[in-house]
Amino acid sequence: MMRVYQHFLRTAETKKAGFIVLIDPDKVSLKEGVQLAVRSEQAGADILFVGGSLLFTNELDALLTAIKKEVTLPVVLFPGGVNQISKKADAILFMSLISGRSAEYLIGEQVKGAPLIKRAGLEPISVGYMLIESGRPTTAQFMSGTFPIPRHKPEIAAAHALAGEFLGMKLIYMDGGSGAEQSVPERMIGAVRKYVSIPLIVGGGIRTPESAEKKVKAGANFIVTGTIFEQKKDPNLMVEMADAIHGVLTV
Ligand code: 1GP
Repeated sequence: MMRVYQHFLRTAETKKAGFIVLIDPDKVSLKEGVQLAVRSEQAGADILFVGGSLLFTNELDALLTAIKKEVTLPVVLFPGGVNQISKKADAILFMSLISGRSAEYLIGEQVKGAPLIKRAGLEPISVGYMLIESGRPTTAQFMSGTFPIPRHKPEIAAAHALAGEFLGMKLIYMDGGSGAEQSVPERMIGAVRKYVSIPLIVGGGIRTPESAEKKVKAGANFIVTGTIFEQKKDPNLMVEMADAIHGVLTV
C-alpha cells in the first residue's frame, strides 16, 4: 500500500533532499523521453514525473511503457488534467490547486479522475499544489485561470500549505510553473517549511545546481527540474544537480 509515497518519505528521510526529473510528453519525442529517463537514473535522480499542462501527443502510454522498460525509478504522473491518466505509471499526483479559487481545479477534475484512477489501479498521492508568481504568466496559470501567490507574500503561501496539511494532503508542491522566469523565493520556502511537517516539493525555473541547493537549504525536500534538461543534454549538469540536491556539493 502507498508504495510510491513510502519511497517519497524514505527519500526525504535518508537523503538531504530528493531529485525529481519532469518529462513533458509534449516537449520530447518518445526516444528523447526514454533517453532522458535513462540519463536521470544514471545521474542519481530519485523519481520521474511525467506530465504537462496540455497533452498534444497520443503517445503517453507508449512513452510510459518504454520508460518503465529501461529504468527502475518510480514513474509518477504529474497531470495537467483528467486526460493524463494512464495505468502504465506507478502512481499519480492527485493534486488540488489550493492556491487558486477555481472549483474545477480544486475538486472538479478530481471527481472526474477518481473513478478512472481506481479502475487503472494507480496509487493516488494527495498533493496540495500551489502556483507561485514567477515573472511572465505560465501555462499552468493561464490554463487554470487562477492567480498565483504573490512572490513577496510568504505568509500567504504558509497559510495555504498549512491548510493543505490540515486537509490531509500528503505532499505540498510549490511551483513557479514550467520554464518559469524566476524560481520560488527561498524566503517563501522557509516560511512554508516553518509551518508544515509534510514533505515539500519545489519546482519551476530551477536551472543550476546552486539554485537547487539554495532551495534545499531553505527547506525543500524535493526539487523538480524539467525544462533545463530538455534544453541542455549535458550529462554533467544532471550529475551536478543531483549531487547538489543530495548534499554532496557544498555551494
Ligand atoms: C514545472 O516544476 C516543474 O511544473 C518544472 O519546472 O520545467 O521550469 O524545470 P521547469
